[in-house]
Amino acid sequence: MKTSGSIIAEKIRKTGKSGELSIRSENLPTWCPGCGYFGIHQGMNQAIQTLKIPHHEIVMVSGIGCAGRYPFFVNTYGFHSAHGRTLPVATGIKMANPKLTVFAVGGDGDGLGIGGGHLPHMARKDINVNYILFDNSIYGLTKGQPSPTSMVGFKTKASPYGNEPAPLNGTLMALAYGASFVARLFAGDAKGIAAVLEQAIQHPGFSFLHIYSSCVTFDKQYKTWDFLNKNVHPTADGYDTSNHKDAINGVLEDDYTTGIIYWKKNA
Ligand SMILES: Cc1ncc(C[n+]2csc(CCOP(=O)(O)OP(=O)(O)O)c2C)c(N)n1
Ligand code: SF4
Ligand SMILES: [Mg+2]
Repeated sequence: MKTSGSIIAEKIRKTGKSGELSIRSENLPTWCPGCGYFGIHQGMNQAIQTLKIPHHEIVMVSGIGCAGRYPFFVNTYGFHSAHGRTLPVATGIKMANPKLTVFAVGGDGDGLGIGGGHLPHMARKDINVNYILFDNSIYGLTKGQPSPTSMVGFKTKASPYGNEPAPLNGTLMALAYGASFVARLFAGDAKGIAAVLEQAIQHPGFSFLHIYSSCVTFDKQYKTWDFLNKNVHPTADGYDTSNHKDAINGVLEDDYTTGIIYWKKNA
């Protein structure tokens, strides 16, 4: 008879043999069980495997935060930089060795708060870096303060009467700054992340992947799995990813469409 232990052992053996987790380092993620970041990790792993990019030709650059811990968990080169400085460090690495596939990884606080001034310049210079914004609408690592993408009314220990300022819209910002590849994705859809990331990696300019995620430990109120599962939906059939104006209008109308939102193919 199969015990639950033997079932788990069999799953671990199968997963190991499939190479599905080949990008993982020996350091297992320290994220909380149920954190959306596992789904993002899975999607990134799948894309890298499908494209067969040798791991020693990849650099993962991060800032600070739960998302910022990412380079420790992957078997590639990595750079855990300062809070908000992900994009300048990634730029330097790509310029020094353009053959490398460079990823910039960070949270919503890292990328749209303290580091928010770097996104426009990355977009206008169209530097070939893949920026993965892990957006859980909260400061996770520092234990749950409101972030630049938190919803109005969000109650935390740091906002006991409810968060007042309106959230920033990262996807809209990237479009307005002229980014040549903009996607919005959901951490609960690892396959969707992988499919879009494969295109983003092959895109010769800057790509911005805005991934909605859930912080299961500090947000039981808004960006929960339930909420995101109910609200995210793909762009309509026949959606034209080359129309910049339509992309902007679509994002203004709907916060929860997912997929490639805009792609300037001749960038
Ligand atoms: C210069 C500086 N300011 C503030 C901090 C404290 N700090 C560390 S992580 C963080 C925010 C983390 O939130 P986010 O970037 O959204 O990442 P998450 O933890 O949610 O993945 C802050 C404010 C710091 N480490 N360095
Ligand atoms: S605190 Fe939140 S964002 Fe950080 S690992 Fe835990 S669930 Fe994920
Ligand atoms: Mg965050």
